[in-house]
Amino acid sequence: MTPGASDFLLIVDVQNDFCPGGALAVKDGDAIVPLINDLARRFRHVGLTQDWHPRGHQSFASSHPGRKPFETIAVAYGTQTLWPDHCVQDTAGAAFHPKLHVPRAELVIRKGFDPAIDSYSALYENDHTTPTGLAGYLRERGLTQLWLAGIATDYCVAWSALDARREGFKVTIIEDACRAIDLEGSLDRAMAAMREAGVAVLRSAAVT
Ligand code: VGL
Ligand code: ZN
Repeated sequence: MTPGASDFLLIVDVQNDFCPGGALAVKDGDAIVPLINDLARRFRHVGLTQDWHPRGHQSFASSHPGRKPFETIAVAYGTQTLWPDHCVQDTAGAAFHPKLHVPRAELVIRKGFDPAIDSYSALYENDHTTPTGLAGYLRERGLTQLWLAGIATDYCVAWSALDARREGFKVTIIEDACRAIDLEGSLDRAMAAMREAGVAVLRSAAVT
């Protein structure tokens, strides 16, 4: 496929804390950076998301005495997985990977800034009610087809893909330009849910 005027590439959370050496390091998270740089040159419309938590965020295990990372707790909007402190606003861990080069990016969506609500999806916070504004941006600008790459396939990429399908967008994930956390089968579950929802899966070599 060749990206056109209604295609939008969204690069999800390619931040230091999700790359090797980071606070919530995803295996080979940095390996996708050259692929994404290359993809980003092929799309006319490109945006980025940035996980952007205040200190003491509810999703941090450190905010819940006696709890450890990767345990789950019940919160107002359902079950919350607890994470190591990561992507704290204005820290080096929250910065984009230094080799990420996306000069054309027209939009950066920051998410997870409400102290009491996590936000995996780029469209809605995890309460499934508070919008980030991305759906409105895409609609107003006639961007009907969303292409996703980044970290993590099974959390922020998958939740974004599913919300975008619910909002009526055509959605494709660029599989080799994503990396997963894969907690207890979460990657298989996310891939199945995306296929069920009509999310297409493509490899980056198919974008020309
Ligand atoms: C993410 C867990 C916590 C992600 C963000 O980018 O997939 N995962 N915060
Ligand atoms: Zn986060």
